[in-house]
Amino acid sequence: MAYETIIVEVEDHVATIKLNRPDALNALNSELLRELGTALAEADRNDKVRAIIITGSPKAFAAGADIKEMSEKSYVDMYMSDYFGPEGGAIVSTRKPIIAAVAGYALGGGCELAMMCDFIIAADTAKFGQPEINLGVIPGLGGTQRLTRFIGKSKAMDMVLTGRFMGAEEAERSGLVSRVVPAKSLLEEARSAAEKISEKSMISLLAAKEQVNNAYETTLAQGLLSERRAFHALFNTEDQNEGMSAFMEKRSAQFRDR
Ligand code: CO8
Repeated sequence: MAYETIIVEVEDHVATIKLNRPDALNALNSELLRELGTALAEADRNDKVRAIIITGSPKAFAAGADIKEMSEKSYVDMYMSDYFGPEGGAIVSTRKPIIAAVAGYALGGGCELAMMCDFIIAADTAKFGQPEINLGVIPGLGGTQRLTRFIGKSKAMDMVLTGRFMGAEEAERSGLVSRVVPAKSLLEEARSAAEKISEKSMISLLAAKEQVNNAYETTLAQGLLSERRAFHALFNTEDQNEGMSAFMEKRSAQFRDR
């Protein structure tokens, strides 16, 4: 499918979605988010794809929601269109693993998009921020909610109230990103993680993602029960048998998603 604002490449088992509005530092407009949702749904349906990477350019993952698109809108426009509500929902309903590979600016909606992915690999050039306060608004795609869960109240308040940016090192220290790598090897590192993921059983990948996400939605007791039941259920798969047999036979497992 041809897209205007993103570039999608599928190589081996990995779909890489590159945000592509270079003149606007990949600012997220309605078209880009719609295309991103379509590309993610397509990747979810494509049996060949086993992991997804979302990335931007060396200068910007995404510098936020498109301020030029939003600036003239009224409350009624925003409310009646549920601005970015369905688009955000489409991203988080993706079932396959998604890695955000972030270099340069990940601001406002850009930081929020990265947090909607399953984990973030950051280049040492990455700068995260929720600067909406400087525009007379607040984060609207999860910045007050997900960021607080990632880095805790004090740092989230600091970011959201001052609008300051956080470098890659601080982002890793604070738990926002899983690892920091040199900018020149960002895509290589993300691809290598995606390929490692691709070798696993898709059944256990989907179950693992569901259970980790469940940790944000439920009590500890319910989450532990849900995790244990999912663990039990995987004993009804051929891949569990293959994985454990391969361990005992000292060979690598050949999963078949059954
Ligand atoms: N929207 C639209 N255009 C943008 C954006 C943006 N967020 N960011 C940059 N651009 C454009 C600039 O206007 C400029 O275009 P032009 O050349 O036509 O003037 C081009 O990209 C290059 O930008 P700069 O010249 O500003 O580049 P610099 O290197 O000087 O500065 C910065 C880079 C620091 C990233 C700067 O561009 C900046 O501060 N950008 C805005 C950052 C920001 O405020 N982001 C938050 C936006 S609001 C938001 O994300 C809300 C999310 C929730 C929405 C969902 C609601 C439910």
